[in-house]
This record gives sequence, C-alpha cells and structure tokens, in this order.
Amino acid sequence: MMAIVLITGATAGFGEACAKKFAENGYNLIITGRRQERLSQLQQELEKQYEIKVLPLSFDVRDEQAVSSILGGIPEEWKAVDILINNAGLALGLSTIDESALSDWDTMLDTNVKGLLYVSRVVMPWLKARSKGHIINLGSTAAKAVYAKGAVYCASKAAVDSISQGMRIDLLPYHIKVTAIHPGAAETEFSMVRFKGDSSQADNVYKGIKALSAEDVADTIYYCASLPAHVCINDLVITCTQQANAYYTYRE
Ligand code: NDP
Ligand code: 8X3
Repeated sequence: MMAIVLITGATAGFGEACAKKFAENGYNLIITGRRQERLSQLQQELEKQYEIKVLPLSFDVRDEQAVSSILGGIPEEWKAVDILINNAGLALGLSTIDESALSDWDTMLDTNVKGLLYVSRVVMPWLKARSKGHIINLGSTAAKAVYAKGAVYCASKAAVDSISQGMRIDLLPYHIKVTAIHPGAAETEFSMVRFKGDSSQADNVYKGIKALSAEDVADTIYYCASLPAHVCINDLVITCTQQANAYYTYRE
C-alpha cells in the first residue's frame, strides 16, 4: 500500500483541499467528517481522478465512543497511517464571556481540544508501532494572540498549540514529527459556521483583504509533510499579506 494520510474534517475548507492535494501526489486517504454525503462524493471524485484508494469515515470527533470504535476499527492495512492531519474544528459566536452561549463553548472545546485528543489517542499507537510518521495539528493565529470577544475560541487554539508541543516531546523517541500550523483569516466555511449562516457577518471577515484560500493552507501543509525525515517544521504561522496577526488587519 502507498503512503496513507488521515485527514479529519475533510468535508470542507482546509481538510477538503488537503485531501485533493495529497491525492494529486499519490497518497491513499482516510477522510473523516460528519457529512457522509460529502465524504462519498469526495471519495468518488478522487478515486476516479487518481490511482489511489479512499476510506471515508463518518463520525463526530466529540463522540469518544464513535472515534474509538469507527476509527479504531478500520482494517489493519489502513492503520499504517503516515500522516495525521488534525484539522476538524470550528469557532461559534463572537461575544464577551458573560454574553456567550454555554453550548457554543462546549462545542468549541469538545471539538477543537478533546476531539483532537480522542483522534490522536487512537492513531498515535499506530505511528509508534512503525517508529515513523507525522502529526499536523491545525491551530490558528488565534492561538498566538487573543482578540476581543474570542476568548474561548482563542483558548481552544492555544490548547492545540500546547498539546502540539507536548506531543512532540512524547513522540521524540519514535522519530515522529509534530507540526502545528497556525493560519490567519482564510475564506472557507469557517465564518458561515461561526456566524451560524449569517452571510453578511461572514463576508465582513474577508472584506477589503485578499484572504488566504484553503488551497494556500493545503499547499503549506503539503510542504511541511514533504521535507526529509530529519527535518521538522514545529510551528508555522501563515497569514495573508494584509494580516499581521490575529487582530491587526489592513483593509482597503
Ligand atoms: P470549515 O468550516 O470549512 O471546515 C471545518 C471541517 O471540520 C469540516 O469538514 C467539518 O466537517 C469538520 N468538523 C467540524 N466539527 C466537527 C465534528 N464535531 N466532528 C467531525 N468533524 C467536524 O473550516 P476550515 O477549513 O476553515 O477550518 C479547519 C480548521 O482550521 C479548524 O480547526 C479551524 O479552527 C482552523 N482554522 C481556520 C481558519 C480560517 O480562517 N478558516 C484560520 C485558522 C485556523 P462536518 O461539518 O462534515 O463534520
Ligand atoms: C481562525 C482565524 O482570526 O478568524 O482561526 O479566529 S480567526
């Protein structure tokens, strides 16, 4: 079997763009997300276009039982994962702590932090057994600087930053790389999800800037994954040229 990349959150945005980029480069793919129909469509499209195999797995990363039974139960040959891209995640709402909905916090923390941990806990033994591999975690510029009304999303991504550092130490004896990628504003479904379908609020995020695209981020992830075995990019912040960090953006 050719090299395998496992991508969480492959039904949209960065995850979908990564699936296409790695497929184009001959990787077999395990693609996950909750929207089964999108996973099936992507599987069909990529298997038709490239000489690769795609295993679609539909589960919610917040559901520990589903993660361990569905992901943990895949056929042995698929457990030879070379690269895990922990990408599934989201922001919900933009408000001060006292005005936030409790359910938004639960969803963000359960998805971005605990979901990433559940998936990693299943996959890490597979990587360790082969003493090779690469885990790529999607943080954010929000991990590096906190912006107004974003305390909980920013905290969830700061946790991804810390978890990535911890994983790297845990995995040193196994020659396994850990990379945290921290993108700034990128035009995907992210803002429509954050603002719960309010397209005018979502569009405002990208007003007056040429934001990153999902493909820009996927190309960068692919670059990190293509370096020689002894070279690891540990931490990478990528923004569009009009953005300096999570709160300074120059709009025209
Ligand atoms: P999108 O909304 O376009 O895609 C998010 C993906 O995550 C979807 O495939 C979605 O799949 C999946 N997902 C969300 N919740 C769950 C869940 N509970 N279980 C399983 N899968 C889930 O967003 P992006 O591509 O922009 O975001 C990808 C990652 O990058 C996120 O972690 C985000 O926080 C981060 N990021 C985004 C930035 C941006 O500006 N766009 C910038 C910096 C970081 P489905 O709904 O089918 O389950
Ligand atoms: C996504 C980037 O700044 O919109 O993580 O929160 S931001």
